[in-house]
This record gives sequence, C-alpha cells and structure tokens, in this order.
Amino acid sequence: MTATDTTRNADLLERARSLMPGGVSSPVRAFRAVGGEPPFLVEGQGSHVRDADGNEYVDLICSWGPLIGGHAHPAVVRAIVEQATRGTSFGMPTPGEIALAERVTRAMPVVELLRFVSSGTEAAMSVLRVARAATGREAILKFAGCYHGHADALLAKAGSGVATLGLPDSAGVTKGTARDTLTVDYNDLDAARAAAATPLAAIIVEPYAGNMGCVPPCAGFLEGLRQIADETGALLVFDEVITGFRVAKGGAVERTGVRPDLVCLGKILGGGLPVGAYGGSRAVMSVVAPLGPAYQAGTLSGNPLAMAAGAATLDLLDPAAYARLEAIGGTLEAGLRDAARGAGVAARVQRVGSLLTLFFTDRAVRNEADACASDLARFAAFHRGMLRRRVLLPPSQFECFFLSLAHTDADIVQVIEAAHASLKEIA
Ligand code: KE4
Repeated sequence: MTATDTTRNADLLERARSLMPGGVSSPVRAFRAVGGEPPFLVEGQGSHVRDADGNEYVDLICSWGPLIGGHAHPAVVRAIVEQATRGTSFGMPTPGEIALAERVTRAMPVVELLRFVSSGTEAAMSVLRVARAATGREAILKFAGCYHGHADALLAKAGSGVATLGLPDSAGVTKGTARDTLTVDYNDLDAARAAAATPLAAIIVEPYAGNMGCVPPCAGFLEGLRQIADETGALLVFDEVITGFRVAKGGAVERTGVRPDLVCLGKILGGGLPVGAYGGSRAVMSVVAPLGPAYQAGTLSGNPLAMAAGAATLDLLDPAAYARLEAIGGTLEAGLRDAARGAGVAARVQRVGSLLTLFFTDRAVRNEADACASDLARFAAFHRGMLRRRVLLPPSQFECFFLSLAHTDADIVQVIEAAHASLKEIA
C-alpha cells in the first residue's frame, strides 16, 4: 500500500473529467451511488487489481462479469496475442466466429442460429427487432429492475396502469418509442399475464435478475412466462448477458430447464473483449438479414480478437470450474451473513452460483421496489469501508458481486474479514 499521496488517481480523475462526461465511459463507474472518487485501475492479475496510486484490491467487479477466469488469464491473453499477430479485424467471415459459435450452440442447444454483435445492448436491441419481425407485433413486455442495455425501447418504465403505454425512462427517449414497452414487476406473474392481453412481440426477462442486485426468479415465475408466451404467441427472450455461462455452462436455460425462444448473450462470451450475441431457433432467426427482412449489421461484429478471447474463456468452464465457483460463492455468502449477524446489522445475501448481492434489508428482495427499499446509504458506507480495506465491490446496491476462478480461499477470507470490520463500523 502506498503512502497517502493520491495525486495519481486524483490527477487522472481531473483530466478524465475534462474530457469525458463524469470522467467515465459508463455512468456506474463514477461512484455517484456510493460517494467518493473512483480509483483508476492500471493492472489486473487474477483476482486482484491495482490502481494508479499503487493500491491493490481483491476485485469483485471482474469487469461486471466477463472475467470469470480472472484478470489477464494466461490462456486468454495467449489467444488474443496469437490472433493479433495474424490481424485484428477483417470485416469478412473468419474461422474464429465458427469456433465460438460452435461452443455456444453446444452449451445452449436452444440457440440453433446466432449472430455476433459488439455489446449486450446491441444483442438486446437486435433481438427485439427480430421478435417484432417474426411476430408482426410491436409491443414488448419487460420487468422493472431488469436492465437490457441502453437501447431506446428498453429505457422505458411502467405507465400508470399495467397494460398502459410505457413512458420514457431516460432523457432523449421519445414517447413514441417508449409507448410500445410495457413494464410490470419482476416475479409478478399475474401482472405479466394481464399485460399479455396486449398482443406482444416479446417478453424479455433476466432469468436471474442481476441489475437490481441478485434477485432470483420465484418458483414458477419463468415457467409461467413460458406458458404465457405459448398461450399468446409472444416470443420469450432470456437476457443471459450476465447469466450466460455464469450460472451454468448452458446459462439459466440449463439451470432452470425453461426454454426461451431467443437468448441474448455478452460479457463472459467475449472474455473481457467487446462481444454480444443473440440467437434462437432456425425458424425465428431466419428473419435476420441476409436470410430475411430484419436488418442488423456491425463493422466489428465477430471481431477475431474477441472471438479468440471468448473461446479461450469458455474452454476454462468445465464442471470442475462450476463446482469451484459454487463453493466459493457459498463460502462468501455464509461469511457475509455471519458478519452481518455478528455486527447486528439487518442484511440479506441473495445468490446464484458465483453471483451474489448483500442487501441492507431484513426481508427477501423479490423485485425492484424491495431492492429500492433496502438501506442504500448503509450500502454506500459499507462500500467505502470495504474499499478502504482493499476490497473493490461494484459501486451500487443494484449490482452483483462477481467471483472468478482466480479468487482463492485466502481472497474469500480477506473479503469476509473486511466485511466483519466494515459492518461493525456501520452498525
Ligand atoms: P452492455 O451493452 O453493457 O455490454 O450490456 C448491456 C446489458 C444487457 N443485459 C444485461 C442483463 C446486463 O446486465 C447488461 C449490462 N450490465 C451492466 C452491469 N449490470 C454493465 C455495466 C455498465 O453499464 O457499466
């Protein structure tokens, strides 16, 4: 740990703020939800990152999920370097796309045809266009607290009534765009059924929600959505940008057995490089150009470096890997729960595999309203305490802690010990 001299981070932040809104390339990184200034990270190795002041942290952000093998995994770096020496982008078909696509379809048989894009946002945006083209319908149903990237149609919130028109949830989104997006509460099957009285092109859902903190589906919720989709002709879309290859090799489809019509992927798929993908049955995906009338394109789609990083990352994920991720996830969950109990702080841990969230509340968090009702100020204080103890948590109550194969037992002990001290401090 370096001395108190923080000119490096502080200097970089000042320069960044003079060049980019908030000094960041994505809003959550600005630490607005937790206070304080974000450290500028200069290196990551395994489960650790180092900032510009030389402080080293156990990293539980892991680039928001992609780095399931940890930072700078040798096999992933080697795959990127080997490809880079042969060229970084061609704008033509390449064998690397086939290599990654074969891994996806093997892991997720519901995906018979897929298209690579460069982000989860692109995947979700495109999959809705495909659903609208395939059904000839316009309305979509999403769930409050689920995030599917920043495409206009998905930055909409619930109107006054369940089946009323959606309203913009961001400046710059038009009423006309938002009107076709209906929004109901996550885990509320009755509300979803009522909304489906409107002919829907798609029902899009995070099968295990990760953007209001970790909120698993209640028993029967996903099965119910499948039934509503079957009864009404809507297409069921699983947004597996977080859960794909995270909660199981075959994502939530494998873990729950519920089969969506379309899937969005990202994050782990690119192993830390920009990748997204969407896919589904041949019948539905045949509407995608050049096969069909739904246009979607991208200069760097299927980028060779990202394909190589993704394939190398997926090759790390065998049954032993998931057993390890489940083990350290369980140990951390138990440790955080004990730490909160020991400090006398009302807190609840919700987890699926290596994805977990500590909520400052004493009741189950089943939807966005529950998550918002937790003690956000206490989370911010907890985050600051953990940062001082060199544990880097996602800077928002509405995000998940991500674990990787690089997190050692000693790392988990360090996180739990830091949590004991930080929770005592805020009790
Ligand atoms: P990107 O466009 O950020 O690659 O993916 C959008 C997206 C789509 N679907 C789900 C379920 C997602 O979680 C995301 C993006 N996740 C956030 C973190 N929860 C990315 C972090 C950020 O926005 O900076």
